Amino acid sequence: MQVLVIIPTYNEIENIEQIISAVLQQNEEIEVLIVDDSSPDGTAQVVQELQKDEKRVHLIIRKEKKGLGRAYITGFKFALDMGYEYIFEMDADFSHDPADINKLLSAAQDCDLVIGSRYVKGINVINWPLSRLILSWGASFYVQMITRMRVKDPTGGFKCFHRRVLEAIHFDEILSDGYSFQVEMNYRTWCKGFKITEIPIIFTDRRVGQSKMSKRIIREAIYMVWKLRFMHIQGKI
Ligand SMILES: Nc1nc2c(ncn2[C@@H]2O[C@H](COP(=O)(O)OP(=O)(O)OP(=O)(O)O)[C@@H](O)[C@H]2O)c(=O)[nH]1
Ligand SMILES: [Mg+2]
Repeated sequence: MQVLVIIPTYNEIENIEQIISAVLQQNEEIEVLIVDDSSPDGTAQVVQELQKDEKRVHLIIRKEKKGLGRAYITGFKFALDMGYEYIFEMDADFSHDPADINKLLSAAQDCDLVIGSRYVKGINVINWPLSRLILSWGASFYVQMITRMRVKDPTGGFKCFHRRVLEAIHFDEILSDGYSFQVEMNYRTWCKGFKITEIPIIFTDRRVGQSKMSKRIIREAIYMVWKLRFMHIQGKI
């Protein structure tokens, strides 16, 4: 069993060392891929130092900041080329608890995509301002209404794909870059008839470092959901 945890980073120098070691500790078979967009704070240089003693750490540096979605696609291509079987998405900021990795991995044994879900059993979010919670929960509701996809946390970013899903998705056709990237990946997975399981996780707001949330990303998400729905009706997805 080969497992790759992909962590996109932009200015995560305060988190990077700790998150990598916490992830690697979970399971000997886990490897990590950091996809860094040339963070000005030197995140990638810290990773390069760690690589000297740890063979399970991989790094791809992209020249410019091109968004989360593109960073993940770069990571997915690496994962497929290198033959990993289980491919995780995870944030660097400890919003996702590395201790949940094995839980997601065991759920992945009998489905195609596991989503670590904040909303599968009530609301499991710690330290978020109410406005952010309403935005996220509202977005989940909005996505479910428009797409009819039965996923309670469609925007979450802690998940595990079996490689067969990524092999079936044409990365060049992916439209989204920001938040809606998560929705689009789930929707494409769902439309192809893959089995999706959600398991409850507790999501904690970032402890340190800067948020990359922006109005542009939210606007993209609002119209993208409609676009995806229409593309499905037209048989394009
Ligand atoms: N490579 C790359 N990584 C990114 C980019 N934008 C965000 N990230 C990383 O993606 C992950 C999620 O981004 P966050 O900034 O935590 O987004 P968020 O969780 O919605 O917002 P906050 O936690 O409030 O900051 C983090 O590991 C970021 O460093 C980007 O443009 N390129
Ligand atoms: Mg975050």
